[in-house]
Amino acid sequence: QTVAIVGCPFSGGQPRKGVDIGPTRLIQAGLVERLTDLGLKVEFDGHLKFEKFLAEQEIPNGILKNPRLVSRVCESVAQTVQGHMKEGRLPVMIGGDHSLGMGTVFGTLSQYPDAGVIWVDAHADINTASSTLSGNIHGMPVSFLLGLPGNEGVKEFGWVKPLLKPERLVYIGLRDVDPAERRIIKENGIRAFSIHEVDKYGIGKVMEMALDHINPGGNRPLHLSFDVDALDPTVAPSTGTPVRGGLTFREGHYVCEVVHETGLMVALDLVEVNPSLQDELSAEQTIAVGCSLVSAALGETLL
Ligand code: DIR
Ligand code: MN
Ligand code: MN
Ligand code: MN
Repeated sequence: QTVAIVGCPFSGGQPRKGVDIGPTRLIQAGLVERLTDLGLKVEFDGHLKFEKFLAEQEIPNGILKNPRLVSRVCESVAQTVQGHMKEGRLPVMIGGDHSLGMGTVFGTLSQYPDAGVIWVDAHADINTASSTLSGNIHGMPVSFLLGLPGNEGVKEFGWVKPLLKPERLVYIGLRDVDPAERRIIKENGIRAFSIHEVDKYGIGKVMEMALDHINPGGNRPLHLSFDVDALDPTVAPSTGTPVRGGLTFREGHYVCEVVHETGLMVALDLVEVNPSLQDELSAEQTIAVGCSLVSAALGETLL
């Protein structure tokens, strides 16, 4: 198995600087060596370069921040991801903010139309252009992938065809969901396991139910999109929008381990590591957890 690291130094989906150095720090922390030690072939020839998109003039569109920039970056990430898949490589996208998930999931579904998506996050990232209160596009990628009403006026994202079906998506770890997002989740019948369900059933049962929902036959490709803020802030403090009451260190790793065990994972995202937030010790802690989650998803075991 060949893994391709897709480093995405990008912060345009949200306002806090520093999340764009996440990928550099994850690599510096030895991610490539750690994956190589698992017996994987790891391809990494530098992070993606977004300078040409950053140099372009932004075209304002209502409340949305950097719509054109985010769109261009995600479009190029989608192509990169699908390109790796076509060559038989497993793309591991390290971000960067979670707007990038629009690109990676689009790339995955372009290659594997029946893939299931596991979105691990404190947030649902499903606001539309008409429901968003922040205008931050990292809170919106899922709505574009689903082709939800409310995004019609956003011509920049015209390339994002609605490849994702609501029944192929499952959330784990939610605990900060806007009222409009709750309505969207309900109306579309999207299966969501908040921290409440993790408390109630335990992460083992939650993963069983989650996989059963998106992958009843046990044969669909899986895309794991892991926002590090799904973890409790005591575990992953250096992230842009921390929310207390999150997944424990083990629960986060368990999710990754179970997805690996299916043997069906075709793409992985690890996003929202922002080393410039909190102190250096917190940054190092968050980076270490990020490396460790990726390794778990790629087969690192405890025994
Ligand atoms: C909020 C927060 N729902 C928004 N979302 C975040 O801005 O749309 N997503 N932080 O990662
Ligand atoms: Mn997110
Ligand atoms: Mn989040
Ligand atoms: Mn294995």
